[in-house]
Amino acid sequence: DEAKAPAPRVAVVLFLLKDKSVLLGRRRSSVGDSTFALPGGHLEFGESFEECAARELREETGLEINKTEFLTVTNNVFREEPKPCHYVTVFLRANLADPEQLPQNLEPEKCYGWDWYDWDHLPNPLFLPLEKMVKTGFNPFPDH
Ligand code: 8DG
Ligand code: MG
Ligand code: MG
Repeated sequence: DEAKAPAPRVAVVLFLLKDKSVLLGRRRSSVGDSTFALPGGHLEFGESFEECAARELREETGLEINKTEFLTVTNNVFREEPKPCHYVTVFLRANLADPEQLPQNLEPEKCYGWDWYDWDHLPNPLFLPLEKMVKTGFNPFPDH
């Protein structure tokens, strides 16, 4: 019922780049359960996209970033989920502030764990918004 549907929300997600790899976590969520997704979450009142990405990454993994840049935005409607929802998803990229720092699974109720995946060998299944981008040939690396 469209009349009772919640309003679209803004999400900010991050391609954290390390060599040829990106950081992905397998979701524990009613939306996209068990799929591999980027770190990120909901934009809070007054935040910049860059602040939101840094905060969500810190909350979810403990990692710190630098050189954060805007990449693109996509429109994602999850009609068939138990709780239908609609996200305008802002994609940024960044590098690790300290390349030696390891991701921690700080929200284990929301994620099965974080790991680095080579861009040419991404895991399956990807979270649908990410899957759609990969299928169109999108590449988050600055030097591709
Ligand atoms: P928060 O309470 O910490 O703000 O939110 P969260 O628990 O971290 O939310 P999330 O599900 O991780 O992210 C919010 C929404 O962002 C998610 O339900 C759908 C949208 N989203 C995409 N693509 C991606 C993605 O690759 N990763 C994440 N984490 N969210 C994504 O459209
Ligand atoms: Mg979060
Ligand atoms: Mg999240």
